[in-house]
Amino acid sequence: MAKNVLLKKEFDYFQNKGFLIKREFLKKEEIEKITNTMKKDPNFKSLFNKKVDLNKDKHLFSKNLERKILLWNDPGDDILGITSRLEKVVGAMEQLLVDEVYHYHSKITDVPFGRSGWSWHQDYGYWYHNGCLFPDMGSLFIPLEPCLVENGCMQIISESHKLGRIDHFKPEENDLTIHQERLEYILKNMERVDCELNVGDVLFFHSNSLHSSNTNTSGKTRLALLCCYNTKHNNPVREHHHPRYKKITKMHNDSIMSFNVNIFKKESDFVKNRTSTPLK
Ligand SMILES: O=C(O)CCC(=O)C(=O)O
Ligand SMILES: [Fe+2]
Repeated sequence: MAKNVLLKKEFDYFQNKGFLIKREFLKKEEIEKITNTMKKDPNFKSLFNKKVDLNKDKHLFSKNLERKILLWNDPGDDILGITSRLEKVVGAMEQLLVDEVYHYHSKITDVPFGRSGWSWHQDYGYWYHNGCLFPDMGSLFIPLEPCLVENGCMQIISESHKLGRIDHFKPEENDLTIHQERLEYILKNMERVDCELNVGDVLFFHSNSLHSSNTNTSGKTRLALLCCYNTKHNNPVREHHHPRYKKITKMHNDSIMSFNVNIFKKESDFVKNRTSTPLK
């Protein structure tokens, strides 16, 4: 495991609150290089904006009613993969989850103008069904543009990881969420935090932290890169649409600027559906 990336007080904050905002964790130029690489790539444009038949291809390019997502398993050697494998990114995650971690998947998300984004959920609401027995998993939200309330930044319920895994259900035409009555009690009794982030700031969050995205009322896009990690001791007990343990090859922290990484992913690199039978 890497040497400590985060301060003891940041570690303690994450354990207590279930999330941690780290300002200027990455450099503006690094994020600009990622965004420019992506935006000028014709593959990205066509995949991200592709309209899909929701009955056939639910989870890839879901220009769904409420949000957009592109998701891949293998981090790869392109600029997005390198970002998810930076020493300080993986090192911080290992510190927070107190074990070696591996790349579980990454995704690019956007909340289109006028849409309300992701419903309230825990990521472990999904991953529990994949044979990951422990919730010892986490994500890193990296804004590729400023993520503010007005363009649909993430919101998180502080300390909600202490609630344990909550039952989720899937409403018609929408993503997994928790039941309304429980949600109302949680919102009334616990602190909801708008995670407003500038380019370079990042948000680490625990897989049992309840989160959703604000409505994008701004007319601007809200692109973000989310990198998700599982711990080695939590190797899934079964094969499914995300990988089992595979050692991560860490990259030097200056790799985004110093490598020639102007390749974007191919269509076949993306996860098309998540149809594995859920573990009961
Ligand atoms: O991009 C966002 O606002 C949230 C995405 C999210 O929660 C997810 O993909 O699980
Ligand atoms: Fe999520």
